Amino acid sequence: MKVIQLESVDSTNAYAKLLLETEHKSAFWIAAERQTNGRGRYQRKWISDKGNLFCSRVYSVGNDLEHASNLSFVAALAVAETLLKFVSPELIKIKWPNDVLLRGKKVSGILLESFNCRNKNYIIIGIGINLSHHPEGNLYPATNLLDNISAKSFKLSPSGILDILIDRFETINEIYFKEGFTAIREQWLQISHNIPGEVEVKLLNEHFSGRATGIDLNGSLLVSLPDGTIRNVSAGDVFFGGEEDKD
Ligand code: BT5
Repeated sequence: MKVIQLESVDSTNAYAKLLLETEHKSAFWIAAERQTNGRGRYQRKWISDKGNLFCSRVYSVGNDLEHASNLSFVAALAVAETLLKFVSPELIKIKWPNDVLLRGKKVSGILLESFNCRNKNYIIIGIGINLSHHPEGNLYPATNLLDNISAKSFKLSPSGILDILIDRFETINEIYFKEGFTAIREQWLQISHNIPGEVEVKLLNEHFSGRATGIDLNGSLLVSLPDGTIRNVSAGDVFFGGEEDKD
């Protein structure tokens, strides 16, 4: 699959949309050495200085937009498996829906967007991985891969890590389209952070606490409330077991 490599771009997700509007491409990867306007969810910023990895995978999905939420689990597993080439398994966890944690701190974020252009639907999965530095004072505590590797002389090249990520992503993606979400969910739950566990959920107009018990077939987090009702949470900020909101 085509991989477009750029030195600097506003956001690999935004540039992917521009390419879809101006050229007739269906599936490709795009990566940049730095982003000048990297984005997180809800228009938040993603700090994107040189030395870390910034990339997007673009899909043409016909009318199957229901794949969107499941594909973010594919991406999170691919990031986790990439990092597992460098650190031991007990250090990596995935926090619902798709933050990858290293020693309990955010090392990677994933931004999934759907996009319609010339009556075709696309899904764009943006992935940022902190390889050699990370910002402080974030919504969730952050870290980077290099700080957690014992051989400090180790050189982490973003393009080398991108090759591993693409390999892991395309393999897991194939499993998803052949075997369905259940196979992905199984693997994902094995490395999930705090499921089952206590959780605090912040939606746009609502805030509640409960116990996360699993994820359903759409990828929603199942939260059992003190009164016994089960809520399916499909989006929002979720704080697991004692994490604090810093934004
Ligand atoms: C995310 O949002 O975690 C999704 C980040 C996706 C970034 C990739 S990079 C390639 C592609 N192109 C883009 O423009 N974006 C994607 P969210 O869960 O909303 O987390 C955002 C919050 O994380 C911010 O408000 C900060 O508090 C914090 N943050 C910002 N930069 C960070 C970093 N480099 N490492 C860890 N945390 C960061």
